[in-house]
Amino acid sequence: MKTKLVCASIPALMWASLALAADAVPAGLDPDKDGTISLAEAQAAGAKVFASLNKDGDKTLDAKELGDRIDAAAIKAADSDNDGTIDEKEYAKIVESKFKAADPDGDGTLDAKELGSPAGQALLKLIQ
Ligand SMILES: [Ca+2]
Ligand SMILES: [Ca+2]
Ligand SMILES: [Ca+2]
Repeated sequence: MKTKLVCASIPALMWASLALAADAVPAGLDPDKDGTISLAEAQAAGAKVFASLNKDGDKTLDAKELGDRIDAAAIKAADSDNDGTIDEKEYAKIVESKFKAADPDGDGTLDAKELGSPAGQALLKLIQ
């Protein structure tokens, strides 16, 4: 028998970190690495997403640019100047309201569990 058992044992540590990654806060959203996302971190990430979505550079996002990130009702609710598009200020407002919806314990930060909730997922769409 030439078959050699290739030891494919993955170190327990790696499994542990994989498990951690699955329900951890995305690193890019947590620059201070405290394991949670603060409103400031969410706003900073949201501003980046806004800039990347705003391809025509007209300072606002229309429904097409927003895609499925925000539902029509939320766009309407946030569109305070009623021009049918979302500017950066309006976008930040949506991020803030989604952030608060995703923070039921009201401690001002979102942990991995809160981010995993439907409200947390809705927020992630805006800031990722
Ligand atoms: Ca943080
Ligand atoms: Ca508007
Ligand atoms: Ca919280």
